[in-house]
Parts: sequence; C-alpha cells; structure tokens
Amino acid sequence: MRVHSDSRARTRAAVGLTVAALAAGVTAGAGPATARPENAPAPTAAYCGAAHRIEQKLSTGTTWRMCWRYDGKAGLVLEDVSYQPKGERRPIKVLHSARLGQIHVPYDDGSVEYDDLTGFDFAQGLMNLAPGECPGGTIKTVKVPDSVNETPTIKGLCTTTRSRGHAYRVQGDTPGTVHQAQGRDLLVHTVNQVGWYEYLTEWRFQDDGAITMNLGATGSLSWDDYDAGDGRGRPVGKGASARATSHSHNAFWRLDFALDGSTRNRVEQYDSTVTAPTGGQQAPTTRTTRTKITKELAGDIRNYRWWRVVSATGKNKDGHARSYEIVPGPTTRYPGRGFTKHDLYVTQYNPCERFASHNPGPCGPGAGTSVDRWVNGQTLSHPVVWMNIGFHHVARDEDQQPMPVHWQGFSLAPRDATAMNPLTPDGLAWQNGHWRPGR
Ligand SMILES: [Cu+2]
Repeated sequence: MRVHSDSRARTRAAVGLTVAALAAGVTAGAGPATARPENAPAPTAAYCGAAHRIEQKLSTGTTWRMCWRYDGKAGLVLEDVSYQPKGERRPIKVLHSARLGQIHVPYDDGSVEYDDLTGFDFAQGLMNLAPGECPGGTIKTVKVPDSVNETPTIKGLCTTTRSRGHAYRVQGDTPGTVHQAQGRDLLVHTVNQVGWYEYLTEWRFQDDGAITMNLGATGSLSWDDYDAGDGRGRPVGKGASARATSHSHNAFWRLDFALDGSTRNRVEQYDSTVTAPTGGQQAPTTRTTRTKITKELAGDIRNYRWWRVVSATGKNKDGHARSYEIVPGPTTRYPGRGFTKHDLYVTQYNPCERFASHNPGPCGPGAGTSVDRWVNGQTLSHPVVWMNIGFHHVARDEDQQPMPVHWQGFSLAPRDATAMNPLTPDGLAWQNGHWRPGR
C-alpha cells in the first residue's frame, strides 16, 4: 500500500529526531528550543579557540591547520584551512570555508524528493561516535545549535590520521637506493542520521596537499519505500514482493577558497581536443586551451576538461601562481531539477546564498532559492564553488543489513602550490626543472 508522500516525509523527519534525542540521553518528548532566526549571522571563526582548532602534523612533516564549527543546518563547517609541507616557512592558506551545500534525494517513482540539509534535519541528526569509529584519534564534543534536544551536546567529531600507501617511489638508475614514502592523511568526519540513512561526512587532508571530501551513505534502506510496484524498484527480500524504490543522492559541496589568504581568486577552465595524425605526423596531436572564467558559471564535466582556482597574489618558489585543481569523482548527473542539471557552479560570493537548493529565502527580488538561479552573469571577484556529485541508488540484496557505505565525492589537488613535490626527500631536492642525470 502506497503511503501518501506527505505522511512519508513526516515519518522520515520524525525518525531522525527521535533517534537523535535518544542518543543524547533525553526523552523524545523534549519541546522545541528557540531557533536562531534564519538569516542571523553565523558565529565567525576568524579566530577559534583550542576547542575549535584542528592542527595535525603528519609523520611525513606536513601540517594541516583549520578551525571547525557546527551549523544548525549545514552541519560541520571547516574554516581557515591551511597546509604547510616541511619545506615551507609559512602555512599556505587554501580555503576560507568548506562544507556540504545540500543533499537532494529524489525517488524514481516521482512520489517524493528530500532536501536533507534544509528540510530534514541533517545537522540536528549528529550522532555520538563509539570510540572504535575513530581509531587512533580524538572525538570532539559538538554543541548542536538550534537543537530540539535539552542537551544538544554530541561526542560527534572525529579527527584522526590514516595511512594511504605509497606517496611515491623512485629507484631510477641507482639500484642500491630506493626513495619511497608511505603517505599519511588527516581524517575529519561526522555521522549524521536522516531518517533511515546515516551519512558519513568525511574530509581527508593528505600530506601531499590534496583534499578529498566524500559523502558516505549507510544505515538502512528507507522502510517507507518498499512499494515500488510500478517497476521503479528492485526486490531485496525473498522472491519479488519487497521492492525498494530506486532514488538518487545528489550531494553538493560549497567551497569558498582563500588561496594565500585572499578570496579574490581566479577560475580557469582547460579543454583539450585530440586530432588524428595528418600529413607526416607520427601520432595524434592534442591541443589544450585555457578559458578564463570571469563571469558566473554553470559548468559540466567533459572528457579532457578540468578547472582550477588560481591565487591572485601568491606564487611558489619557482615563480608560478599557486592553484588548486578541482578533480571530480564518479558522478551521475540528475536532470530532473534545474539545480542538478550541471556538475559545477561558480557564483559570486553572497552570504545569503547558503544552500544549493531550498535556500532559506530568496536573496533579493526574483533571485530564486537555488544555485542555478544565482548564475546570472555577475563578474567573479570572489568565486564560490558548488560541486554537484550524484549517485543513482538502485538497491541490491547486499544493501541489507546494514547497508554497506556507498561513497560519492571529489578532490582538490594542489597545482603549483609548492615548487616541487612537497614530500621530496633531501637527496632529490636538487632535481627541479630540466635536471641532468649523474650529477
Ligand atoms: Cu540510497
């Protein structure tokens, strides 16, 4: 029997709140607290105290520093993120602010779609972490703003380190000498419950300067959505009766860069075309062109296309402008809504533009409440990057029980942030540029 979509939506929200309340050790009957007005300024982290500072020197010599705070709708927010490899005298500032921008979950049968951050209490569903969920690390205490719980304090933020295998290896023509290093990452994560799902928000800061942000979905398939009698679901129990409705998870991240401490960054797009050999050419040729993105952009991933955010002020020791490249992970673009039609949006900074969809209120007359509407030709002097990574979830038997984590996300790779590999061992430090073997 199909549940009316409205009641289903209410069920979903109620489950999230009840379980969060129980986890916090209070009864589910706690009344709503006074909420902060929607457009009130969020607490600033221009300076953060020790409780809100994350500083990790990794065993390979790289230090990551940042401040964290917790937003009543967006959840974990990382601010003033900087990176300092062993050869740099000062930290290299990368991001002013980084967080999720929305999780949009439309179901294939057209019955319902969820805006988990703005409409379904993603942030309020922060979960206490068991010690084993943060191996070798520390679990920080998070005060959840605007909480309906009487004690909105959750042991919910894990910071730890993890090995990622080889960072590099080179032997070259000196058989007795192998230069190799095992890479280390700083890992920062939370778990947020929304209805039947539990989302892992993971930020990975590598010792080579790369940053990877992933959203993982686990928990259980939505109990309310076993009614796909119309061919839009997959059977997950015995026979064909229990059908879980297929759906999409369209995750957005919002990144406000501050390369070398300035938000006045530039954005560039690169495209290459490959042409079959002509005349006497031995092989195909590839031509790469750069397009400066000076106005707001709704961009799409394409073969041979990439973007980078370039520092307006800082250069590395080779005299090259520092930048970070945007490296998308696998994605399924959902064409059902205007705001999911493109993979990457770059907008001019506006503090009112907070969520990629279902933004609390329009930002000016006729401005709309989703990121696609904000791309309207403004000149970019302070670009904000919105990345949209989609996953079409067609359930399988293995999704019970619990559901294995399915991941979606993307990376930022440093490009000319340092003059050489930031992990270069001393013995190879002279090999910069067109070096000559056997020196
Ligand atoms: Cu799913």
